[in-house]
Amino acid sequence: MDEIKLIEVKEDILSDNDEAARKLRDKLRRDRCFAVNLMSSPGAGKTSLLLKTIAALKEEFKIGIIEADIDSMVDAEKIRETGVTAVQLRTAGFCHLDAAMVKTGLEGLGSESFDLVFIENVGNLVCPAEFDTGAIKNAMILSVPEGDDKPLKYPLMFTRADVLLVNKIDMMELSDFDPAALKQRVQSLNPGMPTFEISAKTGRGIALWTDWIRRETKVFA
Ligand SMILES: Nc1nc2c(ncn2[C@@H]2O[C@H](COP(=O)(O)OP(=O)(O)OP(=O)(O)O)[C@@H](O)[C@H]2O)c(=O)[nH]1
Ligand SMILES: [Mg+2]
Repeated sequence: MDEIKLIEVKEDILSDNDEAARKLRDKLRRDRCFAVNLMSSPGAGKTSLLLKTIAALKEEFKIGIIEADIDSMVDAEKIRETGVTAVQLRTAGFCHLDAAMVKTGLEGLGSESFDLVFIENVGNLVCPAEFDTGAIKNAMILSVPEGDDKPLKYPLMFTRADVLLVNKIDMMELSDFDPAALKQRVQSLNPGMPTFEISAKTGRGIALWTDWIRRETKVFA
């Protein structure tokens, strides 16, 4: 198996990120590449969700994965075991991805054309929400152990997301997490946002998410 491509990326503070993101999104639309920016706090289950998503969709879609972390290649190594093409971006201290970094990641995936690209953003509920990556859709994971109050504390992330996955639902019985309170808080920030309860460990609810992807890939333009 080939070595995983490790790409060092840096923030260019002089560039206009919104403009770069617009251009990148236009290119993705032209190329019919449905790119999803996946955001959450550290450990909420991004890589675990990607492994389940790849298993469910890899026969239907040509999938590429862009992993991003401040350091290490552990996530890209896990993805590579699925046989799907992955690159690892190392942000060397930066807590988020911007559009230029994602463009570099897409170039790193190579010249093949991908139907579906997942971008695992750096684990953080603050900075990733502030930077448009140029992806077609933003997906966010909140895991049960983090608590149902997170929309109150990190409203921008819940506002920017197009879909919310409530992960680690298998841990609900150990927790005082209140799904009704979460729903009310999320809907007041982002009315109508689809929200799916999932477990990336047991597989519960994963089909709701993969069906959402199937629907959205058909309608994006
Ligand atoms: N019980 C349970 N554990 C889970 C679930 N999803 C992920 N985990 C565990 O949570 C831990 C973190 O999961 P990851 O998938 O690495 O989380 P991540 O968001 O990619 O983490 P970072 O990349 O470090 O930000 C691992 O030990 C997973 O096995 C779930 O649905 N239920
Ligand atoms: Mg991860």
